[in-house]
Amino acid sequence: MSSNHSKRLWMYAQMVKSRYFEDLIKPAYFEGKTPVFNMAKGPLPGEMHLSDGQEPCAVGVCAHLRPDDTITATHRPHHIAIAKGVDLNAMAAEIFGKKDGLAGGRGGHMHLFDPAVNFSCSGIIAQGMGPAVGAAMAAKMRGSDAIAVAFLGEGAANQGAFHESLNLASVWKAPVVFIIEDNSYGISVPKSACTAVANNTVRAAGYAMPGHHVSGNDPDAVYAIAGIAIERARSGSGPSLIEIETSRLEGHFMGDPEGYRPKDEVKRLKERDPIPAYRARLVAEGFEEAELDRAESEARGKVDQAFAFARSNDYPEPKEAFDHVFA
Ligand SMILES: Cc1ncc(C[n+]2csc(CCOP(=O)(O)OP(=O)(O)O)c2C)c(N)n1
Ligand SMILES: [Mg+2]
Repeated sequence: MSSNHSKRLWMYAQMVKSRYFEDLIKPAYFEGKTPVFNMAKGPLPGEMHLSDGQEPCAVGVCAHLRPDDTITATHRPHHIAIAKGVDLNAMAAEIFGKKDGLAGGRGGHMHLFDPAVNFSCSGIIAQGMGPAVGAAMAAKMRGSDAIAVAFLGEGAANQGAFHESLNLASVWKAPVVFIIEDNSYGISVPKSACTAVANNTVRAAGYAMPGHHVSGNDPDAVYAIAGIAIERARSGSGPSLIEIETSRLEGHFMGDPEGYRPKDEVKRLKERDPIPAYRARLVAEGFEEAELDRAESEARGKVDQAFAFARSNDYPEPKEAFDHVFA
């Protein structure tokens, strides 16, 4: 099997794993929250942001990364965490608020931290960009060729932290790659209503770094461009910015009535779902149906196992609520 073959099989399997993870989140999230939607109730209280449709962004980038490379991700983190290799049992338990979760159940789905693979995320948009520059500089100062990748949405690219991070990363030639997942919306606001440029990659020129644009929501295209930017960072030549056109197949959060979307938009996007499209391409290019089926069922099996672990895991002791808190 060529390394290209095994990478593409891996990318397919991670996309399936992420999608299935969210397929199991969906019914779990609504447990106890209906008939009158109440976000505070049920085994998964609080907001829930799904990444259905955005999987190509995560797998195309993470296929190049090592455990010692750092990722800072967003409030929509599942696909990225899974592709980075975050412990699936502990991730599911964290989302269920259980004691063996990544942060002992304290963080929930927007605050997944796994030091074993240098993954973190935050509900504060663009917040991860500065820490990614810091992680990149830490690797550089240690003499390692590890790099950092900051994921953000196109809405976050209008935050001050975006511009500050790009500037300093360029001044310091930090080994960091900034990945914008452009799903066209920041909550209900279309990109065109809040962003002065059609394409954020032109902003890279203002910070003297390469800017790449990837269209088609295509894992192979993301993989190719991410490879260029990651190689540039790893070889000490400095940061890059990549904007990937992708699609959000669900609401901004679960329970979002999506009144801001044209009625048939989601239907049209689902017809171009990147996962079946990638499978069809792989088959057309000679992958065996059986090996893809095997990869799918293995991925699903791991997710089933993680959800069983999370559901059966205990809640933390109430007396631990004030641990790790400044009094
Ligand atoms: C600093 C900050 N301002 C506002 C919010 C509220 N908020 C949460 S998600 C979001 C939109 C983010 O849009 P985008 O960056 O495009 O990411 P997407 O949700 O599309 O993945 C906003 C404004 C926040 N979390 N942090
Ligand atoms: Mg967005």
